[in-house]
Amino acid sequence: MSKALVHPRVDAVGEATARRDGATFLAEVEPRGASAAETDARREFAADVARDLALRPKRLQPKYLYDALGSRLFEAICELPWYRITRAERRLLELHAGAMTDSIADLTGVIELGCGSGEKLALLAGGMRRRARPLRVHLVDISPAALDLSARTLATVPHVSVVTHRAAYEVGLRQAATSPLRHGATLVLFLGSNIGNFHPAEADAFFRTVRRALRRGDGLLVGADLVKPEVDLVRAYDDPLGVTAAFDLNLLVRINRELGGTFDLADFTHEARWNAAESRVEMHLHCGRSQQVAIAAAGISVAFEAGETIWTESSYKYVPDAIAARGAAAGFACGEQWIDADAGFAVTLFRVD
Ligand code: AVJ
Repeated sequence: MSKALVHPRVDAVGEATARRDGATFLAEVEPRGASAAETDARREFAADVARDLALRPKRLQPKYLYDALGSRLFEAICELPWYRITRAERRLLELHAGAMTDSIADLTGVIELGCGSGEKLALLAGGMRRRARPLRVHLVDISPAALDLSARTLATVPHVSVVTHRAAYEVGLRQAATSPLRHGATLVLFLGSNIGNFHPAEADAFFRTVRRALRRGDGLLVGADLVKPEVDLVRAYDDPLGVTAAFDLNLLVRINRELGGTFDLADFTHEARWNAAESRVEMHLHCGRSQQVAIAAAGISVAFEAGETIWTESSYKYVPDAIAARGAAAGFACGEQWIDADAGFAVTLFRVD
C-alpha cells in the first residue's frame, strides 16, 4: 500500500509549512502564565492527535475525553438510567464492604487508581469492620480536579488520612507502594470498570504491574462490567438523552479550542457499536461528508471521507471467569467475586499469597 493512503494527505511542502505554523499557533494559544507542565501537556496532546489521526482507522485516545466539561459530562452519564455501572458498583460496595476488607488482614493502606469522586472509597472505608489502625489512603489520578474532589470527600471519613499523587497509574502506584510510611497490608482499588478501557495485552500488563508493586498479604479489588444483551450495551453508550454523544463530541470541541482545530461539529455524529468478536463496546465519531480538517497546533491537515469514523474508546466487557483468569495469569490468587446479576457487574478481590 502506498504511504499516501495511510497518512494524512499533506504533501511534503505543505506539511513543513503547517509544522511551522503549528509551533507558532501553540505559542499563541498558550494562555499567559501557563505552567511548564501545562505547556508540556498540550504539546503531548498535539503529538498524540497527529499520530492517532494518521492511523487507519483514525483514532483518538479516551483519556482526552476528560477535560473540565468532559469530566462533568461523565458524571452526568453515571446518573443516566441506561448506564448502570456506577450504581451497581456502589450497591456492591455498600452491601459487602465488610467482607471485601475482612479478608485482608492488618489492612492499613489503600491505593485507589483513577480516584473519581472518592465516594466509593468512602463507602469501603466506612464499611470496614475491624479497624485496628488508622487507614492511609493514596489517591492516584492525572486530573487535579478529581484528586481535589476525592480528598475533600474523604476528609469527612474518620481515621482516614489522604495522600494524593498526580500521576499516571504506574508512576503513582510505585510512589504509593514504596512509601516509607508503609506498614501492614495494602489494598489497591481499580474500580468503575476502568479496566474496560484496556485492550487485552494492556490489561495483562496492568495486572502484572500491580502484582510487582505488591507484597504477600496485599490485595487488589477490581470492578468490571459484564457481557449482557447487545441492546443494553449499546443504549448504555448511546443514550436517548444524547449525553454520551456530547461526551464523545466534546473531544472535537477540545481539539478545536486547545489545538486550533477546524472540526465542524455538524458533520460528525456519535456511534456506539458492540463488537462481539472482541467483546467490547466501541465509541466512534462518524464523519458525514468528505472534507479536510486542519489542526494548527498539531501541524496537520487531515482528509476525511464520507462515512469514515474516528474510534475514540473501547469498553471491554467481561465474563466473571475471564476477570479471575487475567489476575491468575499475573500471579494473583483469586479470592471472592461479588456479582450484581441484575445490572451485570462484578467486583473481584485478588490476593497475593
Ligand atoms: C470510565 C472508562 C469506565 O467505558 O464505561 C462512559 C467511560 N464512556 N460512557 C466506560 C464511558 C462512555 C467508562 N469508563
